[in-house]
Amino acid sequence: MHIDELERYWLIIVAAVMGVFFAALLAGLLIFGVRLPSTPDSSYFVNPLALADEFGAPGLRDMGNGQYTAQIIAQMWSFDLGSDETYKQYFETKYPGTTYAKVDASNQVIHIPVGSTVTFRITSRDVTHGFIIERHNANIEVVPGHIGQITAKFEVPGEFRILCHEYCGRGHQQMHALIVVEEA
Ligand SMILES: [Cu+2]
Repeated sequence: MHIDELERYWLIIVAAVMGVFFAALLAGLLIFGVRLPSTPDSSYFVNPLALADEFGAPGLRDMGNGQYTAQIIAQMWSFDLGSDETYKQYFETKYPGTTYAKVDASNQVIHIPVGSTVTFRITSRDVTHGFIIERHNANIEVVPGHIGQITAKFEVPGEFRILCHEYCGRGHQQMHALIVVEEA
């Protein structure tokens, strides 16, 4: 079979490029341990119709040493960060003797001291939402039935918005909440 010289060069170039891509995939897999994002175990699944039983009340829990856990429910079209009362009742039953951090009465504002590290656990009551924190490295998709988890450190005092960045219906643009990082 006759292959034109120019065509042969191009075949070689294409094969070489594919070889490089395949080698990069293999290197990522075998050397750098790159894996697709996935759900580590069944504790990251939740029944959206039974959030009260399986997810507990939303709220901010003080784990000590500047570590916090924030349990959040996203729904059309707000983030429920929990109120002091629901939070207190839930955690006093589940973890007797723990202290709890302050969440605003509006359920829309979290107050934490500067230097805090917060692990967010978020799920959705209805449709897919987004969760992103202004000027911090926290950006996940909130899928009903799953619990998304991400940890962020707050080293600068100020007010940082939590925004839904995944279109979720006609009230999407008003879906936001606030983290207030207070000077210690
Ligand atoms: Cu949205």
